[in-house]
Amino acid sequence: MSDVYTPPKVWTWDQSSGGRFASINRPIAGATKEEDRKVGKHPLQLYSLATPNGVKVTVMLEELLALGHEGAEYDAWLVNIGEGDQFTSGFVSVNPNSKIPALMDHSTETPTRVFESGSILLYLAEKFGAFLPKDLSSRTECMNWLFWQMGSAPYLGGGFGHFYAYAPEKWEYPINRFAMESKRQLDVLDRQLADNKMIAGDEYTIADMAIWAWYGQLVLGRLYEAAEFLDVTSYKNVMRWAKEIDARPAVSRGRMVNRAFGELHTQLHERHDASDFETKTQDKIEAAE
Ligand SMILES: N[C@@H](CCC(=O)N[C@@H](CS)C(=O)NCC(=O)O)C(=O)O
Repeated sequence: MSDVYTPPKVWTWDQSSGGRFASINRPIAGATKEEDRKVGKHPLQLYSLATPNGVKVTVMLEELLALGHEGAEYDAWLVNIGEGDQFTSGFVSVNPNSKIPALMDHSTETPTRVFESGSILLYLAEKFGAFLPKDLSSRTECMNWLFWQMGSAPYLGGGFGHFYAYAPEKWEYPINRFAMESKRQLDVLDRQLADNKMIAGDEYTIADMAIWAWYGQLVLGRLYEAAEFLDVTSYKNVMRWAKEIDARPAVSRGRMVNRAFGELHTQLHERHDASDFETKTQDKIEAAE
């Protein structure tokens, strides 16, 4: 880094600090605009965007539906975090942390709010009795990896991804620091997947969904244009597992929901019905306009 920074006695907010998120991030919580959340016809209302944290949940919902759990039908509403939708009063009432994904379950006696992607995965797994092993030891191994993901991915996303792809300049110190940690994490996964078909054993679980959304998509070259830089093909077991999960039809559908970037036929901004994948992708919506 060229300039040496001397922190002031008391930190103050510099709104022009630059970078891709400078216009939306703030040092305070709470709503900035009054706007009710939208509610559709299904018990489950999802407010999200197809980032890795968002994709975890839409993959889980599509997997539950594929298994025949009709109660998992859901309305998915697009939250454009670049426009500040996460700061509306309606969104904040579901997630006081103002981050996607957020879920409201209207099938309970009083609606249940669920925020934090790991908590949403666990809630859905328990509600439907799926993708979570039943015996205590196997369930704990699944939880080990779910919590591992929740604690580790901020180093990959908020650390490596931020400084490699989003910061206003490329600084060697933070990129080195977080590239090293991201590669260490990939090695953790690679060693686990050398002896296990799925992350927590033989069964495909919510731990796979959570980890795949970040590390699977990373090795498949979909995050931060960093596949070559991180030499992802050297993690052969992670690559094998990532491709296997990627081939699941529910995963392909889950990736499309609340997607507002990429090729138009892959973008399903809102999902209210299974047929929307055939009729409401952006290529079709724009062709009809
Ligand atoms: N730990 C949270 C992280 C959620 C998160 O960071 N969401 C990002 C998108 S991936 C977001 O909504 N950012 C908006 C903002 O920071 O204002 C979870 O797993 O649900």
